[in-house]
Amino acid sequence: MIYPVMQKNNLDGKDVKAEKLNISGEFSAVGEKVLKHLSAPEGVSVSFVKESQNIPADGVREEAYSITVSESEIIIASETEIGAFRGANTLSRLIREEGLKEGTAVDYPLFKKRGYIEGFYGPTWDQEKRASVMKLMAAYGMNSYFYAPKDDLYHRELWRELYPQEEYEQLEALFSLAKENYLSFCWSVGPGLTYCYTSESDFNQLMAKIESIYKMGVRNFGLLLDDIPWEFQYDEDSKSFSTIAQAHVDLINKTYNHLKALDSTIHLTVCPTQYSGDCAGEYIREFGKGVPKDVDIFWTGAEICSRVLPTREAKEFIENTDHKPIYWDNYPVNDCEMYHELHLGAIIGRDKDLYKHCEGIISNVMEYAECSKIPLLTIADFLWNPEGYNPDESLQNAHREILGDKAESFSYFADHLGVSCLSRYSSAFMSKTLGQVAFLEASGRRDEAIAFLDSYIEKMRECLELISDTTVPLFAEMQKWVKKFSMCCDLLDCIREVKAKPTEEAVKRLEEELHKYNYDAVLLTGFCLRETAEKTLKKCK
Ligand code: LTM
Repeated sequence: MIYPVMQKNNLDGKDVKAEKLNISGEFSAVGEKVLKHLSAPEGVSVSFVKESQNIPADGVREEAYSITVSESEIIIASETEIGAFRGANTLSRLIREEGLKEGTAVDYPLFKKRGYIEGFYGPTWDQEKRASVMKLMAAYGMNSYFYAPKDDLYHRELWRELYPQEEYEQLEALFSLAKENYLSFCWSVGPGLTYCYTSESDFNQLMAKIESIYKMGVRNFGLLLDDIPWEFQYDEDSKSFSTIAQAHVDLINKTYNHLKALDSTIHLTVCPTQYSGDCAGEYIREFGKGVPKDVDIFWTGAEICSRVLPTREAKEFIENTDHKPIYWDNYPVNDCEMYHELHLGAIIGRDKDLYKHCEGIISNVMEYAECSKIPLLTIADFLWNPEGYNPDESLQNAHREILGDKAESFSYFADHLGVSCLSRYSSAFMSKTLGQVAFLEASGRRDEAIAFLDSYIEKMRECLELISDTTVPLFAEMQKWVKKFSMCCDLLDCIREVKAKPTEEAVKRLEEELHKYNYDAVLLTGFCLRETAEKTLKKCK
């Protein structure tokens, strides 16, 4: 199986050898770009033809494609260039991962906007990391990227100032890269910390800032009013507007009219100051009803970091605001109070039919770009085909994509990083292992219990060696958790020692390691390890 799971896949006939491809057709340039490592004149012929696809009404027509494979040729048909890009990526994965078989597949995404936002507090991603995440996520079918790093001073604090040349050029390069990868690039500004809603000068400066980015070719803009004071900062504002929502609606409408006069293709996405919770509240109703219909409104769900995003709530949002929400999904972000957590689990808890009632889901990432790729891959899978999505399989595929043949070893570490807003449950494999150790011990099979524990510790140690290699960018980012994992391995060693021979010295060492482990704030595995250590100690008393 390749991921994202295709909608209709009948590529199940005879094997077709297609290690080399001879690419032609209307969208051959797209094919060459994606499949360049496979293209050669003597290969199997692949035609990228322009042809509309017959897909269900709720699929995203623009990105649909079909692949027909026969003994002598492969045809990728799509109405658009982006459809051809999707088809070429699927073909590449089929050849690489599964082997190509005769038959037909028809594929299309279900969520309209599928992407991620750099919208976290903390060190911003560097250019290299941004490029690497963009390429990967585009290859896995995402179509949207939102630029909104809270720690880019020119995004919030210095919103009035234009970007200095160097930063401007970096943004320009990022925009080009997004375009090359068929990602819509939305540049956002968050002026609300110091904006005066009645000041003409502030409005003009805001438009000048947006227009400076427009000149690069950017046509998608975000006006973000999250995490700003609920009170007016200037007397003029409180005299002119009766509510904050009124001031926000006024700003958005003025911005919308100004930008539409500049260029009717411009698209605006906004974030209200209340972006979660009860969507029947006064502010958000006034905000939604007052904002133009074709402006997208960000919403994070019932909570800032929502465990679930149910369709029922999206329908309530629509009733109250006259807008389908675009979800700013605060997963896998781990900023602010989540500082000690690393979120490596698969996305869960988003209703499968939510795509019918929202504009899309945009996932807020972690300051750790390489780490973010793992959950993002599962998010890309879910958003493309929520019906065919299986979180465990998708996560395993993400590990394979990022870690290749080291995936199995890595899973001994990843097992402990499932705690987030989505789930409080983690360390499933360790819990099962320690449960089995306890069972063997209780059945009077102590030697077997110790041997079982030994083989687990050996795998944990192998994994520790793997992730201690800081020359690998992914591992370099997670050293805070690697250190804790090392403490976890030490603690397991001590448990093993006491179980084998409970000398006074071994018991003391276990007590010390447990204390050290418990007092380190970094979140790794908790209950099952602590419980085993405590019970092991108790038995010695
Ligand atoms: O979620 C929104 C709209 N704003 C901020 C984000 O910038 C931040 O990353 C997340 C997670 O802490 N929470 C927010 O409130």
